[in-house]
Amino acid sequence: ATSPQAAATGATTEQLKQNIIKHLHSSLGTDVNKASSQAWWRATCAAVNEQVFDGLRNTQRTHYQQDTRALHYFSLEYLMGRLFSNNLHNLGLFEQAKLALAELGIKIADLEDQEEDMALGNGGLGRLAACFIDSLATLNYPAVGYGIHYEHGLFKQSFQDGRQIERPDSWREYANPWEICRPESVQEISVYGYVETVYDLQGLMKKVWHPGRIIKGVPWDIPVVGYNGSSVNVLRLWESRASDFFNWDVFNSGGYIDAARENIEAETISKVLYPNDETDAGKELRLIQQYFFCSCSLKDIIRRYKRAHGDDWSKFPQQVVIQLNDTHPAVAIPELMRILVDRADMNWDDAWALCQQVFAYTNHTLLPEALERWPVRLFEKVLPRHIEIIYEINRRFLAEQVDVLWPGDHAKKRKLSIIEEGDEPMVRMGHLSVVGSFKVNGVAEIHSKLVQSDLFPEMVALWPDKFTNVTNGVTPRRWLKACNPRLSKLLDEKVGTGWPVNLKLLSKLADYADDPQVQDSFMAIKQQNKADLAKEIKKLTRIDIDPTAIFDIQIKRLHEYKRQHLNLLHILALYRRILQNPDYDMVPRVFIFGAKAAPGYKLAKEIIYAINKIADKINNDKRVKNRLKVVFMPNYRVTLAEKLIPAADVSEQISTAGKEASGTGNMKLALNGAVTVGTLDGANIEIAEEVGSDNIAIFGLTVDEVKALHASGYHSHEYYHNNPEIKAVLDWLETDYFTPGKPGELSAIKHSLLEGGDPYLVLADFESYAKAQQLIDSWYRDKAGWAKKAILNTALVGKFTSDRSIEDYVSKVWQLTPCKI
Ligand code: DL6
Repeated sequence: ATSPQAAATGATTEQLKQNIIKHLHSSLGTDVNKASSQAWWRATCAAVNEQVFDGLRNTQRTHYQQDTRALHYFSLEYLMGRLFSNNLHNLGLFEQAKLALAELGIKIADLEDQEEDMALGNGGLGRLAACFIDSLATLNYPAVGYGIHYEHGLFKQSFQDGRQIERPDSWREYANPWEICRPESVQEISVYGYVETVYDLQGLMKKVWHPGRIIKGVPWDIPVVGYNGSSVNVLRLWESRASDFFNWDVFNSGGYIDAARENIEAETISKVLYPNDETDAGKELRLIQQYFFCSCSLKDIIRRYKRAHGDDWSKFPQQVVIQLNDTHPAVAIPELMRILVDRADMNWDDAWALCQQVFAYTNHTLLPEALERWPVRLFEKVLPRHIEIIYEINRRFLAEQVDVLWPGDHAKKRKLSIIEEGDEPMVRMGHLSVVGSFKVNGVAEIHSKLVQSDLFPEMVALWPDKFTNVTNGVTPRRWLKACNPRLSKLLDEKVGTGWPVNLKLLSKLADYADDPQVQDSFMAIKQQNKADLAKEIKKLTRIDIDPTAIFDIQIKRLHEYKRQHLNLLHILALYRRILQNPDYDMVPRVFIFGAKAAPGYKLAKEIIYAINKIADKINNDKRVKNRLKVVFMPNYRVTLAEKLIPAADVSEQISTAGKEASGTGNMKLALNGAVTVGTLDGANIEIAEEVGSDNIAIFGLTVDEVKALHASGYHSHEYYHNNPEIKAVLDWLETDYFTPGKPGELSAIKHSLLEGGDPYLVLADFESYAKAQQLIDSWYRDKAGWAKKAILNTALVGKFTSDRSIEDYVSKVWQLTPCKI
């Protein structure tokens, strides 16, 4: 009962059992016969942590001794999910722990459910960061993830009469067993205040920032266990607290209440994650959050560097590379300049040369509303020294780069300036990121092309070699091995056990795509996963679904560009066809949604409401005869995704072409054998290239067609008047059919598609989408044909492991060397 990795660490099931009991006694202060599931879970975590911490110490010692170059991943979000089974799997201890616990009379699944999701992110960007740190550790690359230790992660979602209700998430209310507080590495950062110009004895001008407030950053380390347990890297998250110094001062002057208020204000910085995905946050607190974690992290990096290299900065760019996960951490660029110029007395040119060798920037979106811009006025108030530095970066950039390539071209200068002119001048964080970085990448081939052609064409002209692509990926350890144990076992048998670290091995499965036995096994596994999900759905929503129906799943944040409402209009069309023709022939289908809407995003919340109301009607209409069911799973999160993805037959990836930078849910679903209905957008294009056109249902306008349609003038009314089905379903939304006694309750969707101009071309793509869905229906009727498609999806998406993404970053951007522990 000992896995190879566990055998290597010398652990036996019996030892593990003893360890768990030891921790039940000594860490939890309870006993076998009265311990709660919580206590068993915590005791097991503590037992597992003995090995995690061994790995952590070994890794840190080795990196220090070998003075390794390291990657520092700066991200405002990490959507980690649960760590219990992930850590067990990566240590090779899962089966052993299951057995040990079973012998103690405990089901491992019950313990898994004791853990709150670590939901310190909104969606794709945050989950990508989590996959990347898993791959970095697995591939033995020295790396640290830096972020914020939010007290409250993404809100918890429930529905009240179909409407989204948000409740706070308190993931660490009763302490989190995986994190370690490191008071010895506390940092202090400054905000507000003013800048004074002074002259030293040689008459040299210096800028001195007199901060208005000092805040303490307390680091919490979360060990990141690589698969096979070799490297254990760290995710370091900063918690904000009032600086002792500051408090003490106020307190002594009799200001107890003021001191308490200062405390609360300082703690507010890491209190809560901003719950917007691709919408502009634009809040002072958010800028302070960004600066807080960047400044703490840079100081931490410099402290570590100085321990090895003293005040000699010359090796800094060899040792340190910093990846900016979108523009959220872009303020790190002027902050490093400030540290070098003001604190280390480096001259500007040397400091700038150093900066430009250290930072690299990943763009994750082209949506204009998500491209960060901060009012200059706000910068002046919060970071008065940084705005001066940004002005100087900009002045030199315009004079030394832009004016050299386009002499005297003021329009170009205006377009490229880091400072946007206007009534309210703004700092363009995207421009700052490009200017301050040595590499800029998009996250899928098409997205990277659009970043170059549409977003930063002049920057490409200035620095053609700066721009590159790294297509996203997902960790197969969490998104196949751990979440789909049945399929994993089949894969072990058919392609060997190496696939979790060499996902291309899955292509061997293609040899079995026509083999009736393998088809049966593959589809039997899908069926069991669907039955499990049906039970979960019943438990969470009280809706009965038929596990033999097609499970058609759309899971992602709710946004107009992702077009959950296109899916909904098609559901309405199917419903209408059934009502008009009681014998309407279709393979029974369950449409399953999971999505959170940003609390301030009105239309997104209206779409959730409409889906819930329509679901209610359809699910209770006897005339439908179970051909159609609609389920909206509340509180979509990593843990729920792990249950949904293995059970999906169809994966909905239906964004307007050019809008979804990459997508990663598309990769997870295909990997688990779902067939995609998708547009030629983001990574769908690359998935289609890998699996072939027979195994994916592509529909809709291409990026070029979308541009052309907008350019020629798009009139959604024409689709409404020319397509009776579109007209009927949109008009239906205005009646009280789905909201008895309350006509017009669902009309926001119709309104946005007609009077609102349908900015995401829902109506333009409707017909082609409905055809693609018809194709899925016909494909599914051929059992063997469908099994083959499902198998080929799993077999042919090996490219989309995050290990490959990391290797791409290493060769194109980071230039790291693995360090075997
Ligand atoms: O790159 C990760 C992920 C992509 O897969 C999604 O397509 C993209 O929408 C998402 N972008 C964001 C943007 N947030 N901001 N800024 O989450 O990134």
